[in-house]
Amino acid sequence: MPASFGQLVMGPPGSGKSTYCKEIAEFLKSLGREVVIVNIDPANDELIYEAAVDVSDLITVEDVMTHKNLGPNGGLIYSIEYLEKNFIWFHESLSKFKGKYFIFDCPGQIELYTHHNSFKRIVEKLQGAGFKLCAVYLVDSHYCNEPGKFISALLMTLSAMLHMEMPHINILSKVDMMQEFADKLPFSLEYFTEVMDLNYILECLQEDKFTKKYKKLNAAIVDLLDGYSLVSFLPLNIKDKRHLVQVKNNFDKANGYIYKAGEKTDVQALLACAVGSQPESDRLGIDRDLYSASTHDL
Ligand SMILES: Nc1nc2c(ncn2[C@@H]2O[C@H](COP(=O)(O)OP(=O)(O)OP(=O)(O)O)[C@@H](O)[C@H]2O)c(=O)[nH]1
Ligand SMILES: [Mg+2]
Repeated sequence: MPASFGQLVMGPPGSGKSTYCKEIAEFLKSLGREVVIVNIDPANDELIYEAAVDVSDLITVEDVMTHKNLGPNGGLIYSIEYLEKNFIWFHESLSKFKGKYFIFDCPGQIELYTHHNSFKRIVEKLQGAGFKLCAVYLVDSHYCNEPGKFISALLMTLSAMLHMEMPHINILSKVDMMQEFADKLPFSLEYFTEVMDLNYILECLQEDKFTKKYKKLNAAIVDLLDGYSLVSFLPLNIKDKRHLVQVKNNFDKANGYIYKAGEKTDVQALLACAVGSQPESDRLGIDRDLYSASTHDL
């Protein structure tokens, strides 16, 4: 039986997860890969793609809220715990697509990825059942427009990486929108994607009117992030094919898909595998000045 490779698309609410699932699935299909999308967000009532398996067939947040008298957050947590209890249903539903490439559209509640254990246990059960998975964690680029917001995004991302304990790539989504707040950006886009020397951002935090009173806390947080040195992001404008190629190269390495024999290697696929051989501007897939016109260069 062939192994099933795939990715779990996670991230805060509205970070672009469902849009990414739809677009990356179409992109991979255009490269000849057999892809299925699985919706595991029980609050996702209007799907923008065709789901091979949909958790809503098992449970919806709306039903839980009505019958269990819970709010949207509690309803979501209950639903994920219910999915865990009904893993046999989930596994049987997925088994019909064995051997295909799976893209899992996950809920937007970050506690599922940072400290609640049910989602993690579902992932472990999938891995135990032979799925080779990586996490693709999306963070909206609007987090870059204030130093305090960016630090909180870094903490949230690090926390998800440590909690989920699986191959992980991070994406700064909607980078096309960064033009709209380019005048507010303290640094160039590379600073945010590479997460360069955090002392620069510490200086901003120590001057920012909201964060300057927490000087020691700011320094401790920056020290913690520096100590792990784990977080970096790939930029993504979902309409930019160069970004999709870059993201594909990374997730295929992360879950070991690149070692899978037998995928059709057309010219575009070969191009997509030429990771690391491009100049920096191509690697980022952007015109650097577009996003940093009025910002400092480091
Ligand atoms: N400009 C721009 N908008 C994007 C991009 N990706 C997604 N969006 C928009 O961001 C909004 C939210 O996208 P979704 O895909 O619904 O986000 P989500 O993370 O699935 O949201 P939840 O499931 O509610 O957590 C939509 O209006 C998308 O069209 C992008 O690369 N650029
Ligand atoms: Mg969604």
